[in-house]
Amino acid sequence: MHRVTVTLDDELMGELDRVMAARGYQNRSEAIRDLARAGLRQANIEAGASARCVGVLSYVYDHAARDLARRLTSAFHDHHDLTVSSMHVHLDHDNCLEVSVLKGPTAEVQRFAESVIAERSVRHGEVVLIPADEAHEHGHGEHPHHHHHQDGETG
Ligand code: NI
Repeated sequence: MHRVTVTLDDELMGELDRVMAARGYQNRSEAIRDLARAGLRQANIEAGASARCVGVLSYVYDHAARDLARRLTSAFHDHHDLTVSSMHVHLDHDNCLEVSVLKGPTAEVQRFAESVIAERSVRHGEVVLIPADEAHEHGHGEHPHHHHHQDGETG
């Protein structure tokens, strides 16, 4: 435990006391700890949204559904900067399975993946987001390895 001294103006102190009373806190330290945790969670979410990720998007669609294949193709061209690779499998007479590997800012990858999943006649849509730290933003084979990996990872 650490003891910190924080200076609050009357207005903020008053608001804090009101929140404490409304939520039934008996103890100021307890209330401030919980509010700090909530603030940190929010800050982590915001930091995560600009962090980079690799996304694996998979979905099934009926290639005969009116206009859908064309719309999907143009959506992927519009987001070519986020698309690393796509695999297309003709599942059966009507259905196609597509698996796309995406890469970029987490919020953009998520927004694009969700827009594909939300298309009418797209079924079994799922996206898995894998955090990618900047240490991995390098081209293998272009230069000797002078980058840093996390402990325990190999190149
Ligand atoms: Ni197909």
